Parts: sequence; structure tokens; C-alpha cells
Amino acid sequence: MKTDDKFLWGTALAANQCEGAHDIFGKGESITDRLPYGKARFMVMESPGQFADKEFNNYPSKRGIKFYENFKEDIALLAKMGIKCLRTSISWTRIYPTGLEKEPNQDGLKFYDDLFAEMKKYDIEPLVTLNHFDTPYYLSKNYGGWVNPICIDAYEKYARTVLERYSNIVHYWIPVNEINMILHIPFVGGGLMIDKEENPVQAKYKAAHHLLLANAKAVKIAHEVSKDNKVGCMLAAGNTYAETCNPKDVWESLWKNRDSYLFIDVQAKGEYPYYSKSIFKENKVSIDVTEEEKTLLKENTVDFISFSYYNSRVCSGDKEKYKNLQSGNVFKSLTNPYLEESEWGWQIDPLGLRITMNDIYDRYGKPLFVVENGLGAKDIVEDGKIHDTYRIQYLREHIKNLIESIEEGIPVIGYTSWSALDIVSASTGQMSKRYGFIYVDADDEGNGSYTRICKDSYYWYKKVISSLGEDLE
Ligand code: BGP
Repeated sequence: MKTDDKFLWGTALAANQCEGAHDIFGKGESITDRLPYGKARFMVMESPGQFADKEFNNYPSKRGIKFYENFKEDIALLAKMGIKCLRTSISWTRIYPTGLEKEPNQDGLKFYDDLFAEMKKYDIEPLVTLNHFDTPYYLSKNYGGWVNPICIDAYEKYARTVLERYSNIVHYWIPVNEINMILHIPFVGGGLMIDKEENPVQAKYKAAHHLLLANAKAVKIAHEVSKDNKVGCMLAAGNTYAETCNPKDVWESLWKNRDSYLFIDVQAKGEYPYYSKSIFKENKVSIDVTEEEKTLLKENTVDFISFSYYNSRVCSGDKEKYKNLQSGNVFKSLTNPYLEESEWGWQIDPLGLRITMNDIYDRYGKPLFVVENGLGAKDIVEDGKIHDTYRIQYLREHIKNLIESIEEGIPVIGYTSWSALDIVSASTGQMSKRYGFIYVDADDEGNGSYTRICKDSYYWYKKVISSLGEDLE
């Protein structure tokens, strides 16, 4: 079994996790620049307001993997692997440092002129995320982030600037990365100073509403600027299974999945689903959608549905089971006794990718794009090589399920694994949680030569791409 030759086999990056160069050529501070490494990271994510003016000594996003300086060599290495598509993101604060400037920062635009031109040189299709967790920190600290509608206007101006500038070379766009993360990590997802909000849940759903409006505005502009633009919503996906056949567990899993699907419902169907009333009622949230906003959402739905998939989850209707739960991921999950776990406690479920793809396609009937899938692991360099057979195994099993889904008739535009090179982990800020096909010699403290070394998985994936997914051995 294999894909057709138009299928976009590729891999992915995110500006805030790879570029570094955090304060040169006019770039402003983004929320991820304020995320220190280690325990302090989780303290800041929990209480960003309390730590707004506190300085720590290690901010991984500020250095990334020096992609800003190194991008030509990195793109050349990825071109040698044969990728057809590279997902990356534009750093909002390179273009509008505080988000409120009237005019864009020309040096920032110049960097992305060069980056996209370099990709095109090798005939690599860019897939570009406009906001991958890097809302301007200025909007967070001074306005509370996306709970404030000022972010919608700032975002619309930014989106218009980059869509008008790059739609001649970029045709696949993602307005907001993992839009549902606003409910789980509100500072990262939307710069919310959640510890300063009187009603945190109301603030999260208000911010979610503003993000959904911004997404619709980006869709509108993208379609106005070029008929070749394809715009996708993006969800941190992975179905939640019921722990038992007890109807109470099954009922809980239905609502857990709805927590995420609510976002795609709005972006793919153009309106809040009927069940959103129950979610808002249960959480004592009120969201007034004006007639103008209803029209905006209805008239500007997405062309495809993209998502990240790392693992599935397990839930129970018995709240007692969640007491003292240690979960390795942002999403709380009970243990699935049928699955192995990664070194970071993420439950490995290749069939779960197929379950999620079938579920999403059944619900929305729009083409899919798998834009993140990979294994974070501790890689060891032995005689200058990295024998990451565990990563090859993880990807092999997930790609098998991807291709099965395509075979059974689900239209899939492409697959961009996470991640192209080792980059800073979003949740932990570690370099030691490595995902790349290309090893980067840097440790969690930022020490190292930053030399790149192609892992065994680099050569394996080169074969996968050249055989259109047929040769997975
Ligand atoms: C998703 C992000 C990516 C990536 C991935 C892996 O939330 O979209 O940026 O980081 O998670 O997670 P982590 O890096 O925390 O291991």
C-alpha cells in the first residue's frame, strides 16, 4: 500500500521551538520567551501573573536550536531526506513586536522571505502556522492575552500582513496551532494571565471564542488574497476512551471528546454545536455571539482539518479515580493497560491514530492533514550515530495506520511528522526530549556545539518518502 505522488510527505517545526534569535532584528518578546526551563516552567504556566516580572536564568525558546542562523543548512539536509512539505510557523513578534505597531518590522519579514525562498529552491511545499504558541507577551502582560478582544484586531492585522506577502509562495495555512490548548495551558495557548482572572473558566472560553473569531478572519483574508490558499484548523487530537463498558465511563468519554471537537465544529461547520450550551452551563460560562460574529463564523469555514496526534487517552465517570493522578501529558488520562508508554508517560497507540482519523472524517467530511506525530525520546550518540530504532518503530506503526485510513477512503493531504530536527519541547522546555530525524548537539541548559547529526530514522524516512510509504522496513 502506498500514497499517490501528490501526498505531502514531510516534517514539522515551530518558530518558538527552533529559531532562537529572540531579541535581534527587531523581534519582540513572545509568551514562549517567558517560559523558563525546569519546574519554574510549570509554575509560570500555572501563575503567569504572579511571575510576570520575575527573571529566571534559562529560557530555552530564546535560543531554540539556532535555526534563525542555521536555516539554510537545515533546509538543505531536509531536502536531502526528500521531504515534499515542511511545516513551520511565523513568529508573530518578529513581524509586530508588541502586536500593536501600525507598521510591520521589515527585518522580520525579510527573514521569512529568505526562509520560504530557501524551501522553494528545493521544491519543498511550506505549511505555515500563523500562531504557534507565540502571542506577543506585551498583549499578555498588559491586556491579559486572548481574553481581551484587542488580540483579535492585532492578530487580524498580522495575518493580513503575512498572507498578503507570502500567498504567492505559501498555499497551506494554519491560523492557530492546537486551538484547544487554550483550555488546558491558557498562558501558552493564549497568553492568559489566568491566575489574575476572577473567573478562570469564563476567561478560557472567552479567549477560545476570540481565537475562533480570529481563525475565521484569517480564513476570510486568505481566501480573498488568493484562490490557491487552503486553510486548516488545527487541534491537539487523540480520542479519549472509556475505561470500561460502564455507561457512565462511556458518557464521560463522549464529553471528553466533545471538549476538543467543539473547536472543530465551529471552524468546520461555522457555528457552535448544540451541546456547547451544556458545556457552558456546566462551567457557568456565558458567551454572547453577536449576529455579526455568527455570520463571520458561518461564511469562513476551513478547507481542511489538521491535527497533532501523539497518543490516545482514557477516562472514567468516577471522579475519585482522578485524585492524585500523575499524567505525563497536558491532557489528564488514566492508564491504558493495553498500551506501552513513552519515557515521558505518553501512551503509544498507533491504531488510535486511525480511530481519531475515522472519527474526525466521519464528523466533518473534510480532507485531513496530520501535522504532528512523533516520539519524544532520550537519544544516545554512539560513535557519531544515533540508532533510534524506537522512533522508527513508533513512526512505522503510525504510518501504517495512516495509510490504512487513506486506503479505506479518507482523503488526507499530507503527513508532517514531529519534528524535523531536535527542538525545544513545548511542555517541558527540554532538548533531551528529542523528536527529530536530525540530532542537535545541545543539552537542556543550552550547552553544546549545536552540530547536526542525521539519525538512523533520517535514512529510514528518506526511503519511506521515496517509496510513497510502501517501504516501511
Ligand atoms: C504540541 C505542540 C508542538 C510539540 C508537541 C510535542 O503541543 O504543537 O509544539 O511540542 O506538542 O509536545 P512536547 O514538545 O511538549 O513533547
